[in-house]
Amino acid sequence: MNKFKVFGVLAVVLVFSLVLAGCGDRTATVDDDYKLVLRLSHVFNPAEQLSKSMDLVAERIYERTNGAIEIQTFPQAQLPAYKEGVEQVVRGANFISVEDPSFIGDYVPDMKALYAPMMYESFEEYTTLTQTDLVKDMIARAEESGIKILTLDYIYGFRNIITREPVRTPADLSGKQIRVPGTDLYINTLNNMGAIANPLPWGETLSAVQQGVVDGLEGSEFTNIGNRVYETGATHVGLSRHILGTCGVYINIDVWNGIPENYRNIIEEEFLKGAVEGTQILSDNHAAVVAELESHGVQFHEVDGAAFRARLAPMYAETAGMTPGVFEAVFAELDAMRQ
Ligand code: X3X
Repeated sequence: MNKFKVFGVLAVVLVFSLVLAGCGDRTATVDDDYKLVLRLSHVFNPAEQLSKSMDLVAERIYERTNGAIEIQTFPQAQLPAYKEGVEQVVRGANFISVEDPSFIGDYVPDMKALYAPMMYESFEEYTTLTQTDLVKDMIARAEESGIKILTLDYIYGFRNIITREPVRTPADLSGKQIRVPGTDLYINTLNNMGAIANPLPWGETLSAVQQGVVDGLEGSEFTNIGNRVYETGATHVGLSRHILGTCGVYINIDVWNGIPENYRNIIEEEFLKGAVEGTQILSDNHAAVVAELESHGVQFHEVDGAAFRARLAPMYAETAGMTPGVFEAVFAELDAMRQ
């Protein structure tokens, strides 16, 4: 074989091996000097799945970017959380806020329709809805307020009524102070259900229940087991499933656009993957969590769902800033899924 053919073969082998190396290595290959530290804040207990998911996603992003993107996670509102956490994002901090969509309602009012009470019958209905053009339009509008929504699909379970005495009907809630997170959506939901909504940060909630400042709270079985809520004496769970507890992941749009594209792709991929994995773990573990709660004396009670739904009817009227017909549009998407 003459030397030109030898060189030709070698060149093909070299190009082929370079291509293979590129495909095989899914870590980033951009400027090695680039480094960004982001602080991620949420209110969840380290024992809760959502907290574990955030830690795992941060670890995977660090590995896949060879340390260029370092996400430091801060559970239990160690950093600004709730409304203040979202404000950090809007102000352009190197910060990721993980909160439910009702906290984005201040910037995109239509998000309140996504997080309204008694909308969903399953986790899947919600994660299907978030992929519709209707919600993608809401996500695009959030960017006009400076908020890049990486995903809306983190789920921490259906929120139920957790009290010292059984609650089955709106009348059972009459005069009862029930702790809620501090957005109008939660406050209006519990007031319409018949309670006196008392907004408190999670960090003050368990002591408020223990000391009788409030008569109970509302939360999922995963919140219950992860925070040992049953130790407060609130061992009765009314299965209202009035709100599906979900969280989005929010970063400032300019901070986001300043990250090299292939790091952005890795970040988005890993947060989406973490949401799917975390939701599956919740679905797989729910029965075991219920059994464990029952072993701690927790009693579950069916509720008069129709009575609560009737009381919540006023919640499906658009309020200031919401697009006329947005609730009808959400219900139409859900009805289509249920055909
Ligand atoms: O913004 C995220 C949720 O709305 C937080 O809900 P909250 O304050 O009832 O906390 C849920 C618990 O699971 C926290 O451990």
